[in-house]
Amino acid sequence: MVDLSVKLAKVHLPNPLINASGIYGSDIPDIIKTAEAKTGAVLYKTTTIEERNGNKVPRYWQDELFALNSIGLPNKGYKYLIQITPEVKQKTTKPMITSLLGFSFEEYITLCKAYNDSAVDIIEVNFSCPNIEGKPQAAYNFEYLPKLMKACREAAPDKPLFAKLPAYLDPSQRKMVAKMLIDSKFQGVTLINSLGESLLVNAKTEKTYIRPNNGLAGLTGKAIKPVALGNVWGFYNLLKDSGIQIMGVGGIECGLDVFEFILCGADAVQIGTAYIRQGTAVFEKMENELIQIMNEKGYTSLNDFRGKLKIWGD
Ligand code: RRO
Repeated sequence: MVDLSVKLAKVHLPNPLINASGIYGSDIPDIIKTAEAKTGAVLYKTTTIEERNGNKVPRYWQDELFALNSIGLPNKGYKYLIQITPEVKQKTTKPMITSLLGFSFEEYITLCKAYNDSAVDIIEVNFSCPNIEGKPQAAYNFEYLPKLMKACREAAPDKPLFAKLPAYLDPSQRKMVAKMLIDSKFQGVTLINSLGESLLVNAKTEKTYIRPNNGLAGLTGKAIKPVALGNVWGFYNLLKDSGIQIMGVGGIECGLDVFEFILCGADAVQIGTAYIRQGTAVFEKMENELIQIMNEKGYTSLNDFRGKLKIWGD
C-alpha cells in the first residue's frame, strides 16, 4: 500500500499535488473546484493590497512546449481572500495556501500581518513576479531580499512561510539565497516561478504573441522542466540539513515528472500549465501514475526516494 501523504511545516496533505499559484484559486468556485480534484492542498492566485484587473490582452499564449504569460496579477485583493477563507474551510478539509505580493516593503508587511491573523494554513510570499512593468523582481535584488524576508517573518510569526523564487542560473546566487532563507527562518521555498523576460515570436505576422511589456513575459510549460529540476536539486543540497522544505514547480505534466522532482528533493509539487491544459483530471492522472511508478520500484512512501538522486558514476 502506497502512502502519498506529506507534511508541509506541520500541515498535513493527503498527497503532494498542488495547483500552482495563478491557476484558478481566485474566488470560492475556483477554490472549491481545485479542492474537489485530487489535490493535496489549494493555492490561491497571488493577492495584492488592491483589487487589480491585470495587464492588457493578449496576455497568454501556449503551444505544446511552452506557455508565455504576462497576466499581471489580476485578483480581488487580499481582504476578499481573507474574508472567504473561513467559508471555504467549511466546504473542504484541504489545507489552504495563500500567495501574496507587495509593491513595496510596507505592502509586504501589511499583507503578511493580515494573513498571519487569517484562517489560511500556509503563506507563499511571491518575490518573483516577472510581469509588473517598472518593478524588478525582489528575488534578484540581493541587498533588499534578506531584509524583506526577515521583515515578512517578523510580520507573520504564526504561519509557515514559503518564498516563491525565480530560477537562479548561478550557484553563487543559490548559496546567498539559501543563507537568507535559513537566517530569516522561512519554513520553505517554492521553485521556480516562470522564466521572466522570455519572448516568443510569431514569424508569420512578425509580431509578438502577447501585448504587455514589449512582448516580454514569463515562460512556463514542459520546456522549463530542466531549469526547475536544476534549481530544486541545487537548493535541496544547500537546504537539506536546515529542515527548509521545497515545493517544486515548472513543466510538470505527468506522474513521472512528479517522481523526478521528489527524487531531486521536492517535498511537494505544483502544477500550473498542465492544469490549464488538462483540467482537474490532471491531478488524479498524476496520482495514479505516481502510485504505479512507486509500486514498480517497491517504494511505499515519498520519503523512500525523496532527495535520493544518484550521480552518474556513483
Ligand atoms: O500574474 C502574473 O502575471 C504572474 C505572477 Br503574479 C507570477 O508570479 N508569475 C507569473 O508567471 N505570472
